[in-house]
Amino acid sequence: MPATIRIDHDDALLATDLQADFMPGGRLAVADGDAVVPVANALMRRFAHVVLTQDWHPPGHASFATTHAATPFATKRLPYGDQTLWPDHCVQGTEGAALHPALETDAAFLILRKGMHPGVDSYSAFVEADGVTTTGLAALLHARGIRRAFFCGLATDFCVAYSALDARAAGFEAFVIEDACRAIDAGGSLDAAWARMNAAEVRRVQSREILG
Ligand code: VGL
Ligand code: ZN
Repeated sequence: MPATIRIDHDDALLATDLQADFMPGGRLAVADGDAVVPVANALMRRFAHVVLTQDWHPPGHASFATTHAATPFATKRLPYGDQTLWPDHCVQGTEGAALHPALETDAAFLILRKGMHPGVDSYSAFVEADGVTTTGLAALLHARGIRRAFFCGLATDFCVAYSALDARAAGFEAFVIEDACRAIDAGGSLDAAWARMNAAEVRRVQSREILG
């Protein structure tokens, strides 16, 4: 089947959080997460602009259940709103925070680290969970002439979805490459994320539409 989406110089690929802790066996494992690495590699070869993101938390981060002596996946009210509490994951400098060893990172012009502020989480690659602190990524992509942002990686219902929604809010067209992502899907989070993405006109596409 021929590709139906033609990738151009004003398109960017964002490959989110393809890190050991989100892979099977990791501390916040996403089922089948490693299956997307070869797809991400194939996609990266088609794009002139590739950004990788890396969840990069300090020890004792506000999103960790252990920080609050709470149960993982519980919800905690933090100053900026309700925060899902996670098992400790992607701690700066640890093996779990490393990008998957099979990920071909050479095509990326940027590895954007996020979730570094001790008290604030950041699923999104654009705006932190307080809703105001920017990573600067939107300005950077605009400055490079990007108009469309394509997303792959982990997890569909968190980092990918929040990033795609923020891409729309920043004026980009946004495409989530569904089969190049995997979800955590806790408590209906995947359906909820797709409902929000559909409402924001984030487009759901498949890798074969780009790769042919
Ligand atoms: C993510 C949960 C916690 C993600 C990051 O990248 O989707 N999910 N931290
Ligand atoms: Zn995280």
